[in-house]
Amino acid sequence: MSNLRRLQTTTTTLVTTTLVIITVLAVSMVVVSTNGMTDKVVLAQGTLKKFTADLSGKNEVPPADTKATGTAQFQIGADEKQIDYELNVKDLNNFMMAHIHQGKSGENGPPIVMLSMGKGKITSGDLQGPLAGKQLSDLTKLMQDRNTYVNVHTQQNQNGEIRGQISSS
Ligand SMILES: [Cu+2]
Repeated sequence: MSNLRRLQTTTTTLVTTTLVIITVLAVSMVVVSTNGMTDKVVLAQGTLKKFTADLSGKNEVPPADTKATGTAQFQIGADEKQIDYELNVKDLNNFMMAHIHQGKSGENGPPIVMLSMGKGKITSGDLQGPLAGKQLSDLTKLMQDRNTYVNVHTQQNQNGEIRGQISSS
């Protein structure tokens, strides 16, 4: 092989290698940005929007002996300025009041939002206790962390008759 021919072969190999590297880099960048977008869409649709709680006496700490049950549903507004909710109960007597409390499953914690029966809405002005003066996003963060529960108080079970941990749905 002549020196000129050798030089040409080396140059061709270098150009080919560079092109392969550029192509691999370009493909990786597309994959990375696609994954980033997918994560954001999942967060917006799955994690932030809706939360539910199934309420029963056995979830109370200690458990309450009752036939009453209930459900609570929460819909987070897109700008996190308002939460629409609906609280419904069955076989519940002598209703006193209902709250969202801060606390993990199996633990008792302070009330942070007063709830009413049926449909209602929560704004930052409704936050109380350790969340007083904070933003709704602080509440939804606690909800996402499974650190809130719905508690319904009655005359006969003043610490709470039915309770359910709030989780994303
Ligand atoms: Cu309460």
